[in-house]
Amino acid sequence: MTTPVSTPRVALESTIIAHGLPWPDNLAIGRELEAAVRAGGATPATIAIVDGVPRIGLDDATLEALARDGARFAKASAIDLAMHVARKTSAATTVSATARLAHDAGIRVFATGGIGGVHRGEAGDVSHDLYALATIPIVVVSAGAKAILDLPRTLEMLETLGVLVVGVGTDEFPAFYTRSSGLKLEHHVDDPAELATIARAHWAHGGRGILACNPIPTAAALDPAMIDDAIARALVGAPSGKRATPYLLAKLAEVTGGASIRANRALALHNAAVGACVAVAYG
Ligand code: PSU
Ligand code: MN
Repeated sequence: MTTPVSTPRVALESTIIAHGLPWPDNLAIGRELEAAVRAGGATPATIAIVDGVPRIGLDDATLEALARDGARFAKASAIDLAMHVARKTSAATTVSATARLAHDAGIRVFATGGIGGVHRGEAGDVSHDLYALATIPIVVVSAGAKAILDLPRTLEMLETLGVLVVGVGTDEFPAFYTRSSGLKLEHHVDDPAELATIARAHWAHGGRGILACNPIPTAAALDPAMIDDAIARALVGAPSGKRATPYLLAKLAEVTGGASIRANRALALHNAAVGACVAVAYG
């Protein structure tokens, strides 16, 4: 009898599926993200809370329920985990909640689309994702922070909180739908596998979250002027709080005629592939 060889795991989040992308694209993309991790020689673990149970890896029926009935799943940050567990309710996990559950399950690498950050405007809405990165030792592979945010303030806040931000094949903070924000990064790697060595060193010296910034592939990047204009239009009348990000992503999909969804898919798949590469190198 042969023992199945287990490969290193890469965490994937569920809020992007339940609240970030429309049905049925979200199910296809959720499956493709898992396939991209497998193609990279790692094991995907999509994370969500189902009837109060944190699940580290979903069966396909649960992934489909999450995609089809996204509205039936709350949007949980790390702050909300205990409420769902205690009350046996279901929730999709954001970057912060996914990082918490992944770390507690022994997973060291997590791939998403783009992290939350400092919202534009004067409301002072700052995603708990940033605090999670400041406190949880995990590598989060993302295309930077979502472009609907205030990117200069988000990058400053990452520094204040002590998050190690490393460009992957770029020396700029990516702008999610485009490769360039004009904001320079202090650190970059050309080979993502090097992030495994950096992570070990970071964690050996008291460091916590690492944000690996992997820009959208050139062929999938949107026109900067087009997406800037679309974001400005989407921001008009946007709600605040937890509904802000899902509303803005849905509005952008409408304003761009679906181009933002195609770009989101491409960048998230690219992050899943890089996440697998880092996890395999980390071992
Ligand atoms: N990346 C995507 N789409 C998403 C998200 C990330 O490509 O929908 C989600 C993540 O779960 C992230 C959340 O944690 O958006 C940020 O929400 P908020 O701004 O409310 O913290
Ligand atoms: Mn918020």
